[in-house]
Amino acid sequence: MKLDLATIATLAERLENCELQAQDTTKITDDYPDMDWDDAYAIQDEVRRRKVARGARIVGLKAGLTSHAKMKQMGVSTPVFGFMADYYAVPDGGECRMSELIHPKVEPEIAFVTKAELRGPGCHIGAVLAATDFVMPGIEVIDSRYRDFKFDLKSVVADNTSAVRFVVGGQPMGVSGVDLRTVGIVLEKNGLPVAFGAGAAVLGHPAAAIAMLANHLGARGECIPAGTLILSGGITEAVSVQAGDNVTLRVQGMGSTSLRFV
Ligand code: OOG
Ligand code: MG
Repeated sequence: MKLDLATIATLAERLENCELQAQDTTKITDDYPDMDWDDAYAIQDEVRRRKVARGARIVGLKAGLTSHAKMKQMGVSTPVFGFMADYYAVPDGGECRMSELIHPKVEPEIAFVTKAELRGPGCHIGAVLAATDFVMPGIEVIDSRYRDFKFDLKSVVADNTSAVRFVVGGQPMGVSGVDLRTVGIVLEKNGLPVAFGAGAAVLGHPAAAIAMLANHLGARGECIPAGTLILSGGITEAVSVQAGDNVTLRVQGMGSTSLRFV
């Protein structure tokens, strides 16, 4: 750790206020170029602590930057992990208010729900599949608090990996009924297909993203509890949205989920 606790608290407050007030800011690594990974996750943990202290519940976890399309779009090479608060959840078919967001984008993802604890180190896709209750379509809305969506990995980790809203829905499916590598997805904006892919775009198999998350948490003495919802990361590049846009994700064999921006 390179930052002291007071600096971590100040940076967490700055980033969380940007989220709550829908305002952007400069990258925190511009001010603290020597901050390390532990600092970045400590800032994210402090953002989480602030929300929980105000009564929010943590309703899920996420992996991000798990596909080459996303890594290339953002100019980075390592997955990152974050959390989802209760008020990030949008009901299936529901609304996202643009006035609460800065410059949102949507990502097509496979959501996992676990039925057993997952604990690293040494977690692998076999363990993840054994512990998965079901998978279903999920759209993540990301909204980097950084100006023009430009960041480096430590800045984006501190910013809870740009998390802001998500929707899950469609037809939940057990993992024995589907090959998550070849499962196809279509993301539609206003009825037009705007991105296509297959599960293997995420680290060869979306369950590998969940294993990486378990191993990341294991290194910190934490685990993924049974009953956790986890977004495994955008399969394609993220797509910008504006007020009036209707977004639907169709996943092969799992129906669809959608949301609207108003
Ligand atoms: C970081 C979050 C990326 C994903 O699914 O890849 C992410 C960002 O691109 O702003 O959630
Ligand atoms: Mg995502």
